[in-house]
Amino acid sequence: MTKLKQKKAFIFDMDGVLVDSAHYHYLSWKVITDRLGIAFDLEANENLKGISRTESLDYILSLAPEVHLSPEEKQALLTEKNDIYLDSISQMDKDSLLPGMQDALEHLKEHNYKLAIGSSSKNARYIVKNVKIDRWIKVVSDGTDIQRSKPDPQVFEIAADRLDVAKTDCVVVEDSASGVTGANTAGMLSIGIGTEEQLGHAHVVVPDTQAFADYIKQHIR
Ligand code: B16
Ligand code: MG
Repeated sequence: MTKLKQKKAFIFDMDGVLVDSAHYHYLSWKVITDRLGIAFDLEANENLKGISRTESLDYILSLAPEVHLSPEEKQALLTEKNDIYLDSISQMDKDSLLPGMQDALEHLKEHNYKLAIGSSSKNARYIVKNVKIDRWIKVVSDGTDIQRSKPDPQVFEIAADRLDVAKTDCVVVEDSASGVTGANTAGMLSIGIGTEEQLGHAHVVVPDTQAFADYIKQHIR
């Protein structure tokens, strides 16, 4: 795709694109939902991808209108969920990068693309450091920078600003429907990693991270 070669920067979502933390988010929420007796499965978890922690809890509670919690109880659950999550990602290291992603990042750097993270997570910087991709990615726009989470384009717009690149010169790599919508709204080229069914609105869809790396190497030489 010639369009890809004309771009100047790549903005990577974190959870589910660079590392498999989307699954840890799910397992952490599952501890909470099981205790509250709320039916929550991988399909429901799809709706949490790309949205903030607080919005995730609101969504989960919307599945069980019979459960009523005070603001203090909700805050305690948010803290508990994050503690479980932090514990599960504390062991991450450079081997935790998803298949092909190290290759893809090196390839893009060799071809002089600017690289950034655009993640809704407030823990993104911690992961960047743990998996040692701060060698290649110096610019992070994450949950600590934004007022509106995906599908709002804000997180990607901040990344483009910090990279000093026009929005239309950016490619966004995402695994969530909300993230693809945000990228499209920002006027960026979106690459979805996942299924056509979930990410059919992306400009390009590849099934997994290895296929993404192969795609990049094939189209950028
Ligand atoms: P935290 P991403 C998002 O990260 C996750 O997809 C989403 O499931 C999570 O609720 C959100 O980060 C907030 O994460 O609780 O760590 O602040 O996919 O935008 O990188
Ligand atoms: Mg994600």
